[in-house]
Amino acid sequence: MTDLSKSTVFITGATSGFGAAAAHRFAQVGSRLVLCGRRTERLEALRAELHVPVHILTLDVRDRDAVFAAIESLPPEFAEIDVLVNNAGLAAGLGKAHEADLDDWDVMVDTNIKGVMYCTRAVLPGMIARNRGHLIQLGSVAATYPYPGGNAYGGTKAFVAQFSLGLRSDLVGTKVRVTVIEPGLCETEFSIVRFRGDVERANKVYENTTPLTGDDVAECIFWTASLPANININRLEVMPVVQAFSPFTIHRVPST
Ligand code: NDP
Ligand code: 8X3
Repeated sequence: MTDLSKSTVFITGATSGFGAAAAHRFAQVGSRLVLCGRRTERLEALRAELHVPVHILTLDVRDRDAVFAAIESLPPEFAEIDVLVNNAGLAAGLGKAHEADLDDWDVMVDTNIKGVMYCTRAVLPGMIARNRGHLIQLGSVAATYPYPGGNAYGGTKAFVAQFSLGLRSDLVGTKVRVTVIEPGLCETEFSIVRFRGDVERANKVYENTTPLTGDDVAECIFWTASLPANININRLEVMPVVQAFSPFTIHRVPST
């Protein structure tokens, strides 16, 4: 197995959900952590809970210059990133395409696509130079299975999936691994963000069922990173047992 106790793990979106859970999971084996998000107080609280070296970065992954500046100016003990968990992301809204708010589409493209590209591009040259590393990207089942209102969100996650496969093509011959993890229904702050802080509506998404937890997904992230160095999980699709697929929707006009 890959020994992660001496690894430096950079996690975007560590203030909540999968990112925070992944920070705890890697800390269990003693990894050094670089934790990023926009909410500094949450990053500080997380650092206080973890008994490993932690460097926090208040960073908006949509800000290209800030991403490169932050990664170029990491303290030397955190500068050699072994694992990048490209996790920061969101869904904004669940409206039909013809009613969607274009600002919602922009924020999803800027975060889920451009943010992932910026972090990848900033970290990758160092991984190539050291000939070791692992890019772990958070995609979604929405990349593969469409649902009403998932339009642009699913599109951004389809980008993440294809981008990750493209990286695998570019990196063949190096020891750098690339994995896209595609979770299904998972209870985090995801739906609260999607519904602009409407907690009641968010709670209904998970009502009377057993979704995945942040810890479940963190375990998947950790597992892919901990596998022997000759193994690359390309794509890992994970659903709770309670979730499956629907038949195609066929619109029928009632006969008169
Ligand atoms: P949460 O809302 O709980 O966490 C999202 C994290 O992303 C937060 O830490 C947030 O930090 C960070 N983030 C959002 N925008 C930015 C930004 N511009 N710059 C930096 N950080 C940002 O959601 P999840 O943990 O559930 O989601 C994590 C990832 O997993 C996302 O990419 C999501 O699309 C994906 N996913 C989620 C699923 C689910 O059902 N929960 C299923 C499949 C995939 P802050 O606000 O402090 O910046
Ligand atoms: C989050 C899962 O099904 O809400 O990516 O799109 S879903």
